[in-house]
Amino acid sequence: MGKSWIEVFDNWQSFLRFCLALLFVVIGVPLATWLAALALENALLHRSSVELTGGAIIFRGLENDKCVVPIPSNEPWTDTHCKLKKNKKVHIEVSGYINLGIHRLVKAAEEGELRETGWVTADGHPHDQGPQACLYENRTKLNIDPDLPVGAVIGFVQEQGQLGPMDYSNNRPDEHRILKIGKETDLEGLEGELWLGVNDQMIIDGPEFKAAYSQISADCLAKNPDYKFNGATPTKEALEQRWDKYIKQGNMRAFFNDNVGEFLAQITTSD
Ligand SMILES: [Ca+2]
Repeated sequence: MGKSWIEVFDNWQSFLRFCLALLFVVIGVPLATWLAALALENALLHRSSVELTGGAIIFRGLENDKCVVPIPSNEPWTDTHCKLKKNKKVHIEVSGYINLGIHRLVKAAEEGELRETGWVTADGHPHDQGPQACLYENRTKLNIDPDLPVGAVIGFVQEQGQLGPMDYSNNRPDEHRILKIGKETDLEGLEGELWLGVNDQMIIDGPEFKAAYSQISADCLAKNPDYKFNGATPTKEALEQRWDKYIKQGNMRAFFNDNVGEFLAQITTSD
């Protein structure tokens, strides 16, 4: 007669230990796997928002039809590589802050002063707020889209075989082609590749643009005592010279070059 199951083990205790181990493998491992899958599904599908906060990118989940793209503030346009379809709805959310003039930020920090530092959301700098508002207002003509606030996030859909926004003169597509995006927007009926940009000012060779830059009212200069060239309040002549220098050096993105930070855009498409 063969040995009984009990006899295979030294005693009852070792038999029980074997049974418990078997139970763990048969029930415990699948149960833990199932719970982990549930948690993962919850994280990925049910909490889908993504947020840029304090310099950290928080991913709460991803969906197949979502593009998550950083938009650097020192680039006029960023290709999101996200394709829009005519029969799909598009929801865009943009979080984060950018600074439109790091030199002002550094100056305020160096001198321990509380000054306007130019941090803005994707809605851009409000036309009517802060001492710098009149400076920005003066120069709206230079914005990629003069009708939208400086610093605001804008969009462009590049249809197949057509020009992208960077292909236009001064990186400024026709105004009617530029989309207002801001912190949140819904779009539909568009087909093509989505570009997102920051509506800052371009240096553009032309007398009307030079005038927009150099003709700042005395009132506006009085509101901006920190706005100085070589330690002095800039005169019209000094501003014109500065403008000529930008043109001579081909420094057409001078106003983008002092921007810092980036936005985070999440683009969700649905039926
Ligand atoms: Ca700037």
